[in-house]
Amino acid sequence: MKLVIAIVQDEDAARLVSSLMEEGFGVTKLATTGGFLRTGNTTLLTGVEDGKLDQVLHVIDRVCRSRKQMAATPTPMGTMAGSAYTPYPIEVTVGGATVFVLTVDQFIKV
Ligand code: 2BA
Repeated sequence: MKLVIAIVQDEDAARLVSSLMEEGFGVTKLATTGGFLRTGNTTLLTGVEDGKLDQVLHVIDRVCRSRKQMAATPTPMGTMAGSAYTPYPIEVTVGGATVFVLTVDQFIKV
């Protein structure tokens, strides 16, 4: 069994949950925050039999879009408050999805 951890944009989350559930997969949705943009995103957990992993990945690929977003450059570590460092805007491409696939040791429901 595998655990699929998919970090997706909020805009894609509802449709992805519906699509996965329509195809018979269980989903848990977590509200998360990206470390770089410091804005909300969504993390979905799906436990799946090995033989159905590709089907889950296919649904994620079909639903999730990449989008461009503006961000301020992060302040470098060690910059003192009141220093002359000025963040400037940069464009980043976010998504479609960041996906981790983990092998599950045990799956227990009591
Ligand atoms: P954030 O950390 O908010 O990153 C949003 C987007 O900003 C990233 O999109 C990437 O295009 C850009 N970005 C991130 N770090 C950067 C940096 N140091 N310099 C320049 N641009 C940078 P995605 O790669 O599609 O990532 C979307 C979200 O997935 C991330 O949101 C984060 O929540 C998660 N993520 C991505 N890679 C991860 C990893 N290796 N481990 C855990 N979470 C990850």
